[in-house]
Amino acid sequence: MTDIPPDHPRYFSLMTRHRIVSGVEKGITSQEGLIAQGRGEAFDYLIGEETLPSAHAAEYAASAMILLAKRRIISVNGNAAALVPAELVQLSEITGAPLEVNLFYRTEERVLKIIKHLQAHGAGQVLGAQPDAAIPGLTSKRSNVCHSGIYLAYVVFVPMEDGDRCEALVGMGKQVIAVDLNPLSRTAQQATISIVDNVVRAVPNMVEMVRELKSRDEGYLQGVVMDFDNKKGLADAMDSII
Ligand code: PTJ
Repeated sequence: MTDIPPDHPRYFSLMTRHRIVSGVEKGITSQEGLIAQGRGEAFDYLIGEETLPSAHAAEYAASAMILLAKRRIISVNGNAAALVPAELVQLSEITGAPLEVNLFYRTEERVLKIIKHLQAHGAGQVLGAQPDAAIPGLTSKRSNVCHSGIYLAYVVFVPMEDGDRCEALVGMGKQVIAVDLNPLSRTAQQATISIVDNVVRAVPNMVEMVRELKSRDEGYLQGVVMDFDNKKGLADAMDSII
């Protein structure tokens, strides 16, 4: 895979695929994560493998929402950890939002490997190894969370998600920011802000946006969040796909 010539028209997509495969080999990503990536690739192909204007607006509003929140958290799964580890660490550093590993196919071994992987990319403390709270109404292993992290956060940023937890978090009264290439997924439909973009573009974009927004006052940030229309963003993404 690494022999792909850089001038190959789908170089970036193929290298992304390689990162997920490498994540599985390292024990960071689940095998099911390969299937999720394939599903994501299909939608990415349909939106033209670029950040749509509506996704750009969602990323901007999400960046403002994270900065405004008194308690915020970045939830990390095995796919996001393989695809954008350094960028997630950067986002955590510049927003002050801690990282918490939260897995659907949870094994203690994989949680620890992801924490070490994030730390190898510069993270300090990463939550998730010792969950001490549960998301009410959720029966999957995703319900295991840290009280000082996801459980108490007002804003949860989930670079990739399964719909059940998104719904449960919203049910707890939290604002959920989800990145999901499928605008029809339950996650995208349930989230407070749905970013229909690839995490490999969305997270670096947000790092840049947060850098810019950090110099703005609270009133400006509130305006950005209030002006954003999530339903319209999802409809725009669907229009682009069609
Ligand atoms: O590491 P774990 O155990 O927490 O497992 C993670 C996966 C992703 C395997 C698990 O949460 C899962 O099975 O998710 P789903 O239900 O397959 O949903 C994944 C969603 O992410 C789908 O709607 C995909 O379209 C979307 N997706 C896949 N790759 C990307 C993506 N969205 C943005 N960027 C991607 N690179």
